[in-house]
Amino acid sequence: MVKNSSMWYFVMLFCLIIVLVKSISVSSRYNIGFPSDCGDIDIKKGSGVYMIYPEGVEDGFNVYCNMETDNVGGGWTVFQQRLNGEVDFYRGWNDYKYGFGTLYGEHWLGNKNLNILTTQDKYELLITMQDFTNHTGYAKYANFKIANKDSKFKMTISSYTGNVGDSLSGHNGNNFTTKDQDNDQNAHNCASLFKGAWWYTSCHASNLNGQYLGGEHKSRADGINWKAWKGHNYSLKTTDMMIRKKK
Ligand SMILES: [Ca+2]
Repeated sequence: MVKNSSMWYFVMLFCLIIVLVKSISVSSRYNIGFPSDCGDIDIKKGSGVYMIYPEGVEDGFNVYCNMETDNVGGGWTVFQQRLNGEVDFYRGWNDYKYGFGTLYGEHWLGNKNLNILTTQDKYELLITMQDFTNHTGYAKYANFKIANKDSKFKMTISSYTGNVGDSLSGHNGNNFTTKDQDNDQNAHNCASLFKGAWWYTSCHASNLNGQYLGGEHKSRADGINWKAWKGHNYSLKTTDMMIRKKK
């Protein structure tokens, strides 16, 4: 009997220690040492892929951090990159939900992670872009938030500044639509019509997940388009979409 109760004592003690260690490691991740996004990582480490632990994500996930101090100030968590057309962006709901591509190259981080990130704090959005004569431009939005899957990853966006014109504020309050899930306001599916996936209205002033068509194209509005800068018949060379906590 004595032997049994002391064994129980050790088992209980062991379980208690496990629970304590686990809760301490989880809570400390959110507070000390573990970055909640790229803004918590030392800019001097440079651009690259880093593990982040947003609030409520115990295991964390990898993201590409843009730490270019001279250009955009650093500390940006990248969630979309177009570079060369290597990755197919004409994909369905689950691919956009969970992300695809390679973090060092073309990719979409995933709407699920975008929701997690933009829910833990207030975020701003920066989009940089380049055409095939290597002119560059940017669009910045002081407020950017993506809702959860039950709200169809609805985008809330406002307060544009930049030098390429505003082709995204008009999409404020719209759901995400893919070729296999129509959440837009058009009688047809805008993602199917314009070969992308976006927060389409009925349908778009921007289509940065459109096809990589390499500059001027005859087809209508189905490339990587930013209408206010290049119109509906010019597909951009590169784009980067990234977020940072508001200061
Ligand atoms: Ca529709």
